[in-house]
Amino acid sequence: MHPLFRLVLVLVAFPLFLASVVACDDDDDPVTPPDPGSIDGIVLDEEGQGLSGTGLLLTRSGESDQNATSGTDGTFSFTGLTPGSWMLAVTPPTGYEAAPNQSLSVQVDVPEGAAAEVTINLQSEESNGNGENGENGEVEEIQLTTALTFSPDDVTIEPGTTIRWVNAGNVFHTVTPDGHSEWNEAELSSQGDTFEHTFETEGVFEYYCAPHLDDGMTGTIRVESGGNGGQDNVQEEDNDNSGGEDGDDSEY
Ligand SMILES: [Cu+2]
Repeated sequence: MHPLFRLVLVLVAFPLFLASVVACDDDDDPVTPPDPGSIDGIVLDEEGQGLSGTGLLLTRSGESDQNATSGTDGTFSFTGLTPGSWMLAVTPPTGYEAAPNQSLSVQVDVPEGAAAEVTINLQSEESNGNGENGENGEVEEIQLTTALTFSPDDVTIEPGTTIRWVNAGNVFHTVTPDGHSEWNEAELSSQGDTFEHTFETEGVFEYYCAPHLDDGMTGTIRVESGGNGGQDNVQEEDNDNSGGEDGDDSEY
């Protein structure tokens, strides 16, 4: 190739090439939108179980607010979100509050084209104040004895009552649900250790101590409404038959 021709080629072609690169650049960047992200969340109570009815408000400046409520398994989700930083405001259901170290205003960084996972930890308000201020305020104690028994081992309570298991000696015991998940197994390893659970649902809840099951260390909690102390409705009966308005019409 003639050197002069080569020079002309370079002089003409290179600026063209540059121009096309710049044009290309100008075209591409603003056109590609970021892939939307999402949030997969769950609300847990103090026993690690999903908590429904929690209000969730998601906000970000320049975007419209989004609302959700945790479902029966405690989960919630937001989809189609612009990637970046969002604020999640949490409204606990009645009777619940934030667990220690849990803020009710949570910053969530939503990734591009993927889901941010969020866990919100709440606790029942009565679990906060030593259980003394529960719905009906009642706390019953069961001792885990060095004789390898629960004492008392058969207890009947009304819904809303808190049972407090107390380890009475330096023997390792557990409070293990037998065939139900009303609570998660608790380990009371030394004297003075306690475990509390508030029973809201009627039913019969059997449990045992795992290391001493063979020794017969078992117990039963019976939750029945109106069982004890329901003596309030004595005056309600009104056997006033004097009216005779019923018209006992006998037709022959
Ligand atoms: Cu035991």
